[in-house]
Amino acid sequence: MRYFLIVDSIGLGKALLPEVGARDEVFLLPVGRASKRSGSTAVNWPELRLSSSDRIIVCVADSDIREKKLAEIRDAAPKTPVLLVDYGGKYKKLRDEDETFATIEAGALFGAKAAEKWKEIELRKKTAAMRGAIDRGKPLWILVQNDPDPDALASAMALRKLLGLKASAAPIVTLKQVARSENVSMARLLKVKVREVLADDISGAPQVALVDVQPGYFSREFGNVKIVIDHHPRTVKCPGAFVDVRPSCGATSIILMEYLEANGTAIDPSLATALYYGIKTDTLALGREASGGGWRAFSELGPLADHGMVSQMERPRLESAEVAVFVRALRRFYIRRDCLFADLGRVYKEDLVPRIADFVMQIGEHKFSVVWGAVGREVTFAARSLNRAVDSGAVLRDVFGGLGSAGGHRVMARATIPAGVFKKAFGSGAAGKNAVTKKILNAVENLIERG
Ligand SMILES: [Mn+2]
Repeated sequence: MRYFLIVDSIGLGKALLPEVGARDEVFLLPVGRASKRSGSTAVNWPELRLSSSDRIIVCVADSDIREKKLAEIRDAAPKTPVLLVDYGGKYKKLRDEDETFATIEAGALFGAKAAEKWKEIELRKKTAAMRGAIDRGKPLWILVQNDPDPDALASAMALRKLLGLKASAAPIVTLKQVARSENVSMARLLKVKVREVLADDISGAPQVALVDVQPGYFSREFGNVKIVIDHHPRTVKCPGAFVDVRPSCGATSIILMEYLEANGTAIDPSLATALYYGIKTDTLALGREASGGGWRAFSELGPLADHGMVSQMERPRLESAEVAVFVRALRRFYIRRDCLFADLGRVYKEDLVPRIADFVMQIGEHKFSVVWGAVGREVTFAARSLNRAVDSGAVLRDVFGGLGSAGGHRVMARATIPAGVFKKAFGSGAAGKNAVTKKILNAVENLIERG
């Protein structure tokens, strides 16, 4: 293919060079000062024998010259595709009439790329600040939430990579070990070690980084927090630490992916798989809170990730004891006013509650569900919503906020209250079940009314 570039500046002309193959020919046809006066370059169009398989790019700021060139080209080569860099001209009519003609806005050429580069500079400055916040000579403990999810594990792995620290120098720690089956299989498949420690151990650690969580999450204040990177709503200030909290971001993995990219840090398949899975689960495959960065990160990681491994993580096998709890959910669920409820009774593993909450969303047409079960001395609730007007987190906070811990997003949320508190507030047996159902339905309706 032959490319003809009609340009008023050689420098810009070269920047405009499209991705050409080795066998393509490129002709740079500058429009100089001299030609401005005469209004013509020395190009002999008929001699070039332009055909429909050639391509012409016109990038001329002066509108008179631009019009003149365009007329010449259309005259000599009516079938040759022309891409015109538009400096605010009105070429819509020409475009409508001529299928071989297209325009591109002058600002658009550089604008999008430039915005990316400004952001890259910003992120590299922030990385330097992050590195400056820690002492490289001492171990850095990366603390994640209790029963950490894929976004937390991936973010911890990414932070380690970004800071160039070995696993031994930057252990991933939690106050409550990974329990949910998908997360257990992720940790196993990616060989991520998570160490369960006590709050006292953390207080005694030389320095701590928090990812996918903030200091306010923990009941104790740690004085040695040096880095906080998270996407949950900002809670407490953390003076003296490097803090990057972006509640608009769908996953902490997206934030860390941006840091890795800006710094040109290589992403190995294992880290790519972790980040991909972290973003996928935290954003429900970008269905929720899909920021522009999310789509970008997801498409960059897609080709690098091990998808066989991802599907293994997503579909952990059910143990026979687990199957029994699923069967119980199917027997016991009931629907009131388009909401599905299931009281699982006593369950032996806490992660069964959220898994069954996911599972029951496949039943019927309802758009909101709450599933609960007694685990140890606590009752755990998991809510799921496909209704834009019903925020799962708001519902659970409304009903259970004063009784224990409750939190989450619009799509998924969780609450845990002591069994004794449950009994006192709602009663036990069928009466308790009915009281909880009624309270939740009230909260849902209040939310819908408030819009
Ligand atoms: Mn997260």
